[in-house]
Amino acid sequence: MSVESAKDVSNDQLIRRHEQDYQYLRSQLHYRRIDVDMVLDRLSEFSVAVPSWALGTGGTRFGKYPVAGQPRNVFEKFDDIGVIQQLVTSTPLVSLHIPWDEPEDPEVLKKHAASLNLGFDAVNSNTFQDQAGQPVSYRFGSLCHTDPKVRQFAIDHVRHTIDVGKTLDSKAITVWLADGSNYPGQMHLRKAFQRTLEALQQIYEHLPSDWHLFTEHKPYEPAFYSTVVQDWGSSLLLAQQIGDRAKCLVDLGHHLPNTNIELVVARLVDAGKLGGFHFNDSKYGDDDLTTGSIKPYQLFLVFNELVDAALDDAVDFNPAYMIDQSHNIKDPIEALLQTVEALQQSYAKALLVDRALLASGQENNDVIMAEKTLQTAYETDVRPLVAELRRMKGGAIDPIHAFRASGYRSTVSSARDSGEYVPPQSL
Ligand code: PSV
Ligand code: MN
Repeated sequence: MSVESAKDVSNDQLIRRHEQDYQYLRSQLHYRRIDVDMVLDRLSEFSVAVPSWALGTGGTRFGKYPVAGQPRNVFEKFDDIGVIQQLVTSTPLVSLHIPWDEPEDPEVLKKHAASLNLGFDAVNSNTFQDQAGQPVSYRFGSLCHTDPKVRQFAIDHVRHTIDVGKTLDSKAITVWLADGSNYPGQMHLRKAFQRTLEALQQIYEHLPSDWHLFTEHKPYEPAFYSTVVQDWGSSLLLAQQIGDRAKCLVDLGHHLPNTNIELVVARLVDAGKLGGFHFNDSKYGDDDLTTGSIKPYQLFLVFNELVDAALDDAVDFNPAYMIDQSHNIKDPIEALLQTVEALQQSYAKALLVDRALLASGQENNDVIMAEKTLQTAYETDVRPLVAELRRMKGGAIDPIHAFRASGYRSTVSSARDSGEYVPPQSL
């Protein structure tokens, strides 16, 4: 059955129960003086980009268990993202990794994307891997490298990524650097940062005037002693020195355990430098787990800051929302459906916060009242509200139910790869 028909069948099966749940929630929210239509309007504007690298099965250095029928090329990745967009209605854009998903002919890919009602978000450069036949190596870094030839090669690659993005109508580039060192003494910490800044300044000169450049920080991995852009402070220093259109990208998994990420968000908003997000979740490090699966309250608190900033007229605010996950065990399409539902729910809950009550609790140092205001919003079961949002926009009341009913995975399994276990060659 086509995904479209499966969605209709699934919605028909679920509609009565959904109507009851939604009307009950609506009356509860009405009682709390919440303008449900306003919440739905804002939710319907929410958009999060799907990364081109999340559709295949990820792996660890211990091996890979590919899902059957995973996409074999960028066109099939777009097909899968088209399915996601049909069901969840909040993912009209794709974030491409270059060269992993570099199209031979961008015009052909653009047409394919348009036929699926998809467009392009930030492009991502890759200076963390040597490509086959590459004349220089990133073994000891890319933009921070001691050898100017390696730096120039990396600069040229990032500029090329911008050029590819231009042909696709992207408006931003995300630069994540693996550069760092594994042992004390290996790298001159200040010089490496300076070289990185200078290289990014050269890249910025190549940036079209309507583009943004995002710098993405990460504390460790693959470098295990020092990373050049290891935290939001380093990222902010870079963005501030590079120029107005340089901003910081926050990947939720790129923080040491217990970091207060919502505070990082607030600081970057204040500095006018919050450029974008990579959503995922983690228990220990850069685990790339499904958004909201481990720390849903933290996700809500992040969205609370985002909504607070969006409602503040004094703040110039338009961050790009992207997913960055690697699905080792789950069916990637189902994991992404789950992810978008989690994001829609978190955003909806943040929109339910009684901002006047919260402000009064804060101004009067009424700790209990302020905290309870957030908890009341967080504890609201908004699933019927986001289901209604999807239904109204032509999507699925229950995306995973509809996806399974379509049999899409088994259809593509016969057309694409078999999904056999891939062992590591060495650890
Ligand atoms: C690095 O861990 C990262 O978060 C960067 O965003 C990369 O572009 C992405 O993952 C894919 O490797
Ligand atoms: Mn990331």
